[in-house]
Amino acid sequence: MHTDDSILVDGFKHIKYHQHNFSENEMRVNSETYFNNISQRRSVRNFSNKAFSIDIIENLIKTASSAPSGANKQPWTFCVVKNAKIKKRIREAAEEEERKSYSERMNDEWLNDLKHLGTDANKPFLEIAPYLIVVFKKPFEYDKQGNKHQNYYVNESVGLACGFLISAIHNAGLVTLTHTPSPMRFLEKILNRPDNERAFLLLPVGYASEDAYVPDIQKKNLNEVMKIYE
Ligand code: IYR
Repeated sequence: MHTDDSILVDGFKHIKYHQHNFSENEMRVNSETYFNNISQRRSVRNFSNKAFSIDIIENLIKTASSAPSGANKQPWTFCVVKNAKIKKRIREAAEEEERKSYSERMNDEWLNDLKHLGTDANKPFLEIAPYLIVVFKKPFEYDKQGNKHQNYYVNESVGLACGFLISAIHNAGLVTLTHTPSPMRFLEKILNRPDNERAFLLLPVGYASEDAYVPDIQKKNLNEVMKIYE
């Protein structure tokens, strides 16, 4: 059984896609408006502890989880940490790894490349931000019988979902930064994740503190990043 708005392709139901009918000028305005909004996004490291309702976080994660993924497997889990004790454990473990990274693991060129950003091994935002979203990738899945099944383009898929998430956070009027303590295995242990999940990215989410500063950095010009083949 199918209605006028659906067809069968190899026995699978496909539903009619409804294209938005914007004029070229509306598309120009829409694309410019979106750029003007998203280009205001900054990675913010100074957070306020001001609380907000978790239903906003739920909307952000629904947005992230709407991203495209290999074979639509959606190979991700978003863990939301609100609990102060767990945030403290994450901060302590992250700072321990970061101290090793800054003092031993990162070479001189890397340390030099980071200097203008003003980062160091201290990560107070991991306790101050009202929520931490810890994103896990799932290289494979278990079914109900415990059999393993593969996922596809897992890093690309989870990276895309994180991009959606970061833009949704900004659009909501909140701030974040992409924190990647390395190695990140401690997050799997603290959050008690199953053995098919690997920590991918940690995003503190909240309001910027009133005295937040960000480095004065610029994005590349369009002609440096875009090449047109006519
Ligand atoms: N993960 C470390 C170091 C760091 C690395 C890069 I590449 C950055 O763009 C920023 C920081 C940290 O979070 O401090």
